[in-house]
Amino acid sequence: MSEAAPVRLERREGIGLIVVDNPPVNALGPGIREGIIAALEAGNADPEIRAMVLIGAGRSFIAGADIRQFGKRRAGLPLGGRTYDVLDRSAKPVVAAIHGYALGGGLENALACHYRIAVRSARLGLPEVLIGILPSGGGTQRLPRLIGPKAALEIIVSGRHVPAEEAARLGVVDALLEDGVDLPAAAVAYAQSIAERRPLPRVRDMPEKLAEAREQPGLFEAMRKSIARRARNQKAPYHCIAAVEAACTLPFDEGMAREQALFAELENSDEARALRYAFFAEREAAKIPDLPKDTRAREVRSAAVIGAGTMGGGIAMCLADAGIPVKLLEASEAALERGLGRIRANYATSVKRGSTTEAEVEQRLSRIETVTEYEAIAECDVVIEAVFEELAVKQEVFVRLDAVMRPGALLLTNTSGIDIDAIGTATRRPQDVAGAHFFSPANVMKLLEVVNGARTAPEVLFSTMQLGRRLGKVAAVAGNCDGFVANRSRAPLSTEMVILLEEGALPEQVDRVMVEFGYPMGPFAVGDLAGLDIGYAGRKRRAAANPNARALPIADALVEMGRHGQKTGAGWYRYEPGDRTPRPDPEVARIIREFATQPREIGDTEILHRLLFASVNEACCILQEGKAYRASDIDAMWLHGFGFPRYHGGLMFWADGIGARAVHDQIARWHQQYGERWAPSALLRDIAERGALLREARP
Ligand code: T1G
Repeated sequence: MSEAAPVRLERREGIGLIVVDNPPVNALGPGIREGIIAALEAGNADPEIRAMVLIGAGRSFIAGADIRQFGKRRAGLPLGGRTYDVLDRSAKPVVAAIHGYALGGGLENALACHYRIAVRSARLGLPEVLIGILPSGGGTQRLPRLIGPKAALEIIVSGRHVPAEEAARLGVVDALLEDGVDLPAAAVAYAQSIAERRPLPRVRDMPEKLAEAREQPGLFEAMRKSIARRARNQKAPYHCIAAVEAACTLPFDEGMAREQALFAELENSDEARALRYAFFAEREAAKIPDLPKDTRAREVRSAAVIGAGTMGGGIAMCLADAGIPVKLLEASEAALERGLGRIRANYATSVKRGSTTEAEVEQRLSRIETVTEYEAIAECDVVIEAVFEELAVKQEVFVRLDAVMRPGALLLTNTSGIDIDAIGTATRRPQDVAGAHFFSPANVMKLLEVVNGARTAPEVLFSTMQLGRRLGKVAAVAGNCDGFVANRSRAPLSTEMVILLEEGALPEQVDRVMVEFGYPMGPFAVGDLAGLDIGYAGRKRRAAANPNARALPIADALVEMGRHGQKTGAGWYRYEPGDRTPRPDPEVARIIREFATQPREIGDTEILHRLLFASVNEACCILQEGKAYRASDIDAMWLHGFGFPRYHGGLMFWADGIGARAVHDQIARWHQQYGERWAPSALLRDIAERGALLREARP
């Protein structure tokens, strides 16, 4: 809350500016609604004021209700606070002047205003469904009236942020302003131009466009069908549809009451609590504890990527997509051509999917320059190495980088598990070396695991985190250990799923359980997609380092038979040519029977718990060793690195739903039954004994 009053009424040339000043995003926290109402009433009572403007101070309009208030007992006005009613009753016109974000309750306030103007770069939306609720300030009643039920439904059910230009085309915004304009002044001028216009255009009194629903009676059913797959196990998207349907079948005030009732059903649902947790967990992950306040991120104006393979190409796309010129270095022109070919193919897929345009792709490709000499990248501000996953190869690359890169350049490696310190100490500047572990495909997966080496400078760690944010990634810090945090915490799941086959389960059964739990794809199908030979190489490397590592004969047998997954047409499943549908293979069932120890019926709950409890236990070990800052970071990693169903909040949040005590005790029983690999982590035992929450665990 800035020193200035969070809401103030400024008078300018007969116009009352209602300024909402509640950094960082002018959320409608405690007192803000009351402030807006007081300003509106003062403006209406002031004879000097002919019209008013609602505007946000700082970087944004209003980004919605204060999400921290949900699920809590609230003093003062209800969340859907009556600002909308006061705006409706206003005798004088009110203009919403939008820059930055107008989201949720922010857009709902704007919809209750009589006019809306916005700068071109503004983003508008009702993203409540993304946190498991629905708009509860009239958004589901006013937006359909303003732009028609079909367009409103799409915006509310998707929760997407609509660019101002599109919002203007749809009719949400009455006037577009150029970016960089003096918005308060432009808003005052606009308000003066409409001050005398009557009657005031109140959206609640505009039923005309609702006719669209009568003309298309199947509209709502069609939307329900279209979201069936992605909205599995969720309530909020369907409540959103029901609320818009109410707007088309009930008078305004009854529709508002229906909206409120639907909201009340969701506010404290497991889904909403999990999605709220996920919202804050991914933001908390960006914070480095004890980082000196004066730490500054090193500027990144140019980048280089070493290696144009699948990962290198994807990383180069991330940099180019973020507007950063990137030099892609490979040993030969042929390798560069292959790499560039993959990049073009990826972009072609995005154009086909409509997520970008040919023109935009040309711009991005123009930022990617291919080079074969290290000297050509010497002046770049950051270099990300993405060569073959072998220590000696990586050390050789870093010795060459150390020789050519300008002082202060960020020297980053995309290794997914090799010791960062062993790479850093190959240079004379290990303080400038850190891990920047992208997840495949790098241009799609949102997680960036930033690995902190023993000699990595805090400024380098912070700069890499900031770079991750700039690339649109969810960045989280991991300590330097085998598999870092994300892969290390998931490794026990990958082991347990194969051991379950020795006890009688089948890949398709395990995958069904995980898909029903909410994953887009089961872990065996994911293995086939990634390639079983990668896991095999990792197992062999670990067995060499630790002879006691649990062998997985079934998985090894498949790879040794040449079944590497989709790329060989067979893995845990078989694949028809050109078809990625996993089909159960009797050959795999035969191999499983060959290695099965004591086959038995295994229930779905046991499968789910064996897989996820194994990772919960490992996550506690990781925290215990101080290799992660907080349990919620691990949850953010699972959401953005492994597709963990967001409406379960994350691995640790989900486990809290069962309870640390129950999780610990089950693990302790499996420890008795299966031995060392199930030894409960001391931190887990401690949390269980204290009755504390796993999601709040810290080293
Ligand atoms: N409530 C509380 N804190 C919020 C907040 C909100 N609505 N939005 C952002 N923050 C905090 C965030 O935690 C972070 O804090 C800081 O602001 C910067 O955010 C009645 C019921 C606006 C697109 O869902 O999507 O209105 O970590 O890092 O990347 O019907 O924030 O620095 O301490 O995300 O530039 C609907 C949620 C609410 C929008 C900016 N609104 N916010 O992104 O910054 S429900 C939303 C966002 C509602 C009504 C209903 C994004 C952003 P900290 P940031 P950013």
